[in-house]
Amino acid sequence: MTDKKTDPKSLSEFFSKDPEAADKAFFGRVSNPDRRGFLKGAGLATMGAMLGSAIPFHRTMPTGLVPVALADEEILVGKDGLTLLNDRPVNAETPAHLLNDAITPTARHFVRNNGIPPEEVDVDAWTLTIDGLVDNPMTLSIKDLKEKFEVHEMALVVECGGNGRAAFDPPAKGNQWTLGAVACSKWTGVKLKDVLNAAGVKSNAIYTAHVGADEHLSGNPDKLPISRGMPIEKAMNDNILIAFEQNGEPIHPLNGAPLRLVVPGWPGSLSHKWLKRIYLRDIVHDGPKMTGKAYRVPNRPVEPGEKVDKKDFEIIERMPVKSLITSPETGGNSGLSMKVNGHAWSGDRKVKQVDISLDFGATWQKATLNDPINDGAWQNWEADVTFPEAGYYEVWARATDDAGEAQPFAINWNPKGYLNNSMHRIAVRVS
Ligand SMILES: Nc1nc2c(c(=O)[nH]1)N[C@H]1C(S)=C(S)[C@@H](COP(=O)(O)O)O[C@H]1N2
Ligand SMILES: [Mo]
Repeated sequence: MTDKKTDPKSLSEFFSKDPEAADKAFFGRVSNPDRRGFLKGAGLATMGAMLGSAIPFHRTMPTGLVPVALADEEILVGKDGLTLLNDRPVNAETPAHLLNDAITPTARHFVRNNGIPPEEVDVDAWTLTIDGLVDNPMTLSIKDLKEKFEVHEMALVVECGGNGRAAFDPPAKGNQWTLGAVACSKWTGVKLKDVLNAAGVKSNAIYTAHVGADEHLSGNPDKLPISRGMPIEKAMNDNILIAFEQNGEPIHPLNGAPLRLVVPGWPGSLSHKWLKRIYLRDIVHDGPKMTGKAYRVPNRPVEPGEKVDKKDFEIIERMPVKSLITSPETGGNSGLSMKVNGHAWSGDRKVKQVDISLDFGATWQKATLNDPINDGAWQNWEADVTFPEAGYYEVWARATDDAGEAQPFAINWNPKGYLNNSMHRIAVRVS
């Protein structure tokens, strides 16, 4: 007797009978039906071309099986060059050198999902409800938002609170983001403060609570994957949008289409995607990922690996000063002179200086730093550097903000792996 579960013949049968079910059982996900149809019709040569090489064992490859290399790509349709860290929920970051544009193209905007995005989104039927502690609870279509409020376009930084977690030692659980859980796309929408003012904020409201249309991983419709909120004073900031466009086009499905919050300067988790409801509360919001140790750090310095009591954690507010070197790509070659450039940002503050070091931090040279194109955008910087002779170098970048806070050499370790703003360094071989 052969075991059905391990017999390759039954695998082939499974795929030929019901490729959807087989795919789900095999990958834990269903492939995009259009893509599957295409792959089914595609000859081996076409599939080989898509994979960039032949498939030596194609004879034993079940018909209808989507190669995992293509499946990854398929999850990230409309994204370009992102590294997939997890496929359920989808989490993908952008390599630093692909973040070189002043405004991040949609295809390069990272993806951080806690649940499963809504599948069929009807833009015309989509509504946003504003309720809780407001005088006039409202339910608005996207058309209503566009007609009733002034529309603004702003470049805004979204950075995940856990960006840089991969460098933590001892390691912190969660997505192992390196550098690329940050982006600055142009968002078009209406100001949250305008909508809240129209709804009339009651005097006892102290906190927002955000609800989206994504599904909890368990499939339980009564559970939200995430619901965070912010103090009312922050919600009234002039640079927070309820956005319906990303870079002049409908928002990418993985970035929250058709409607999302964009809250620059604070953890990305406040920028609620697939936004359905904002309600105001008279307590600090206690939705999923607001309580416990989620998006919280110790309220005092701790040693790496130290156990910290729950009561010593506080909610993360602004994100710390940080910079990225986006050109050249790390590990490249250069002549004796080279142009270096990148971005710098600091939550709720302006960056006042970016410095570059070629000698492991012994001496620094000032980069040319631009103003943000609007409040909440990152700032672009560039520098011409000259190396004294051929050899191995590192270029380090250090941003300092207008409160005098500078990026540290070392990681500020905390149990959940948040807020790593240590300096970015790249390797250069000079010949
Ligand atoms: N509805 C919903 N909104 C969400 C999330 C989510 O899982 N569900 N993830 C949040 C987190 S943790 C981050 S960092 C940002 C990331 O935005 P992006 O995926 O567009 O890059 O979305 C936030 N908004
Ligand atoms: Mo995040």
